[in-house]
Amino acid sequence: MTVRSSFVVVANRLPVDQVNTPEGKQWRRSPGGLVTALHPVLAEHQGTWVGWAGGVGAAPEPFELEGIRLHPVPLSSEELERYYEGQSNATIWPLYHDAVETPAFKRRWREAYRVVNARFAEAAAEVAAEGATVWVQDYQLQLVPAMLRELRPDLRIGFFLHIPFPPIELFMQMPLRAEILRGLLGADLVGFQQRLAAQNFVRLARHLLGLRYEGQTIEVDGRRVKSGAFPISIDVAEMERMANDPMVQARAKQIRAELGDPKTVILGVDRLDYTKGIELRLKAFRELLADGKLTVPDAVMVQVATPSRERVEHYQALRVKVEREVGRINGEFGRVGVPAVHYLHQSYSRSELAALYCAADVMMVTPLRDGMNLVAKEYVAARADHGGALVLSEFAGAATELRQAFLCNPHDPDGVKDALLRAVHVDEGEARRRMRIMQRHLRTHDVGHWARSFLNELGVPETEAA
Ligand code: GDG
Repeated sequence: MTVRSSFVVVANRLPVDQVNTPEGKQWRRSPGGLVTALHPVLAEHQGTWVGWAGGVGAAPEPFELEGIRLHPVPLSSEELERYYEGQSNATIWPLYHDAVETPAFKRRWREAYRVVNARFAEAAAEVAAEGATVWVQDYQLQLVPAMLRELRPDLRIGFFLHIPFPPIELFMQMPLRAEILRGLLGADLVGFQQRLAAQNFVRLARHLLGLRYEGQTIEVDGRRVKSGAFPISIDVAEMERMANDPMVQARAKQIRAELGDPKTVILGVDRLDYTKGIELRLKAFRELLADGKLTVPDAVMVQVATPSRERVEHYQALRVKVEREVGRINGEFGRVGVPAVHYLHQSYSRSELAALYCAADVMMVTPLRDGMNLVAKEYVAARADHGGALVLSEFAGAATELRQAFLCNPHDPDGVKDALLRAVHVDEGEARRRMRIMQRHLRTHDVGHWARSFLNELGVPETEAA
């Protein structure tokens, strides 16, 4: 018999990975801010997380891990291709990110998106207790709130979008536009990273469906749907702890030594995604080397580009472009044993990332558009020594909060070069002052704060979220 929970999270992925151990295959909690923030709430309410466990075909039976019930939803390989790689990552993802790559629209992808969203809604309806709170996450599941309300009008439903919500003109391109909007309006509270996104949402509701709104609250079918900005954050205490760990500190020193103890280490850490502005960052670095404003080996760049969505065409093309640019820079400016760019198309452990943050004098976060960007926040939290400088795109949600970063417009190559140079040459006192202000902000605005603010607004009594 299915165990029912008073708190349910619905997300595309379950927060677990299957690992091989001497005792056979076992589930481990995967690292990530979302699960860290929600774990205490889930544990307190004997909550359930509904999501895809990875892999195709039949899903594993529901199981429990560290006090959380996990309820896997199956995906076939065709659904993985159409719902996930297609509609989610080749239609919605580029469209919501200012169409920086051209979105592709396909009928069969939309159909699969509907079918899979309905499956997630049914799974949530099955595990939610009478009057439970269900929190649906992100762009893969925008139809779920309305589908779930249809099945279970007794539930309190929240939805949070981790990526930007586009202006009306862009959203209107979407063939599934009215259905998606109605899907979201099935929630009681729709949360976004930015105030602007919430404004786009209420305006769209009026434009597309003729709905009335007052402030951030929309009236629909006699219900009131609230919307608002809830900027997500990271587990700040965990990052500070990790960065202070003597092993991580030693590793940071070692990284610098391995790089040839340069004066300036410039770092980028991103999923290999065309929204992250990796190419333009490399180009800015190349032009500064060509102008003689930076020189190798005094300055080196390390770019971690974690493999991502490798079966989606845009991502394959991006990899070729980034690797060509890295080759060009190293060809022109490197020497034997001394590359100008250390390019790493690999995944690293959390502690290795922390060591890289500690080793970097300048962190470059230059997305063309980004809901938030947690890497920027992680870097700031990792600099307990108050050293280092952050170059940050104005088009990352994080720029609203991290005002003391060296902000730049990623569409303007000269602006990026200028911000990078200012960050490289900033004097120590000024760098520390900027870092301290940003750290103070993050300490009071961590991921626990994010989860609590959202759940309070949804009407869930104060919890002990992390
Ligand atoms: C979406 C929105 C929003 C990266 N490489 C490795 C690794 N990472 C970790 C980082 C960071 C996370 O992945 C990436 O977070 P971002 O915020 O940059 O990006 P998205 O994946 O695009 O996430 C974004 C976010 O949702 C949350 O709402 O901020 O705007 O696009 O934590 O450290 N982690 C490990 N190894 C790696 O190689 N362990």
